[in-house]
Amino acid sequence: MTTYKYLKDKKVGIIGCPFSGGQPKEGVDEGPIKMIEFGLIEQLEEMGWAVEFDGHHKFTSLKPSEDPNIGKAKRPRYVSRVTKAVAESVESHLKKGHLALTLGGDHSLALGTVSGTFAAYPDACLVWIDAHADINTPESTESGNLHGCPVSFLLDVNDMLISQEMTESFSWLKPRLRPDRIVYIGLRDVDPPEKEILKKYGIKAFSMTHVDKYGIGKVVEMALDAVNPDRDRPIHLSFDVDALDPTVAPSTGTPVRGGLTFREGHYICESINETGLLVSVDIMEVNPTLEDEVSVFETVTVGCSLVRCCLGETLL
Ligand SMILES: [Mn+2]
Repeated sequence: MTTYKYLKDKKVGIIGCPFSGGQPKEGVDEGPIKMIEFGLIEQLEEMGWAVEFDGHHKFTSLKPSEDPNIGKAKRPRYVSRVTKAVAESVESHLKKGHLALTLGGDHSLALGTVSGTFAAYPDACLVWIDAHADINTPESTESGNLHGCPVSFLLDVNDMLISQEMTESFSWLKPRLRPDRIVYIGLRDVDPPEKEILKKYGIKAFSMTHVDKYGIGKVVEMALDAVNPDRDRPIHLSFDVDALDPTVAPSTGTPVRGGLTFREGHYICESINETGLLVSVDIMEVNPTLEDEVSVFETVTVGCSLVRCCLGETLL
């Protein structure tokens, strides 16, 4: 049984985020709704967690009537308003001593979840599980989709190239993430400008090549050694289901072959739970509208089982 260093009691606040504005495909806003429909709350209660869930966020009221691109970036004001609300939800759960569980929705939501976590726990570290680095700047992004950009906004560095206009649109956001407090696992589709950013700031990243070479057990250990060497900092785990191989989680917006196996994905969650340091979890980019019924079922259920492993489910 895991003892949770930073939680007051075994209580989890679920933040349902039906939001798709950080990318072009409809349907990713259905992800959290389906995960709840599939019985996630009951599953966590059976595991002994008290669950606080006040229904999904209603973001459509936050949609601005006009939201022209800033540079290439699409829907910047909408993303900003939504992620501000998410940041406040996450922070309030954490300040009550609960674990915060955010269900997405597209990965631009991490602008909110990570901001909320670092507001409550400035000393936290971030473990980012993804096929992509999501560290494009609004200038370097080719697609203009902000779900590929959140990490560049969050980094606490003084020379990130983010325009004045964009900074003003996100005036609520304080970049608090030091480059030595984020680590990636699962990368395999990283844009050239993103590679430069990772190098420039010395950000630790374990690609699928590292997983092949060392095995997932060693990779998780090395990842935690990098951002949490004494195993005393709160951990935020941001898990994009596209880190998993498309055979495991097919119903997601930007699948990339050669990903984590079912067990590798779950192992990451199990071993982060074992640290007892987890305070905040995101499960992102579950899109139950892209594939056939079987693929959707597989993807939604894998989202739920990742959550359960994060919250302490074990095989024995
Ligand atoms: Mn992502």
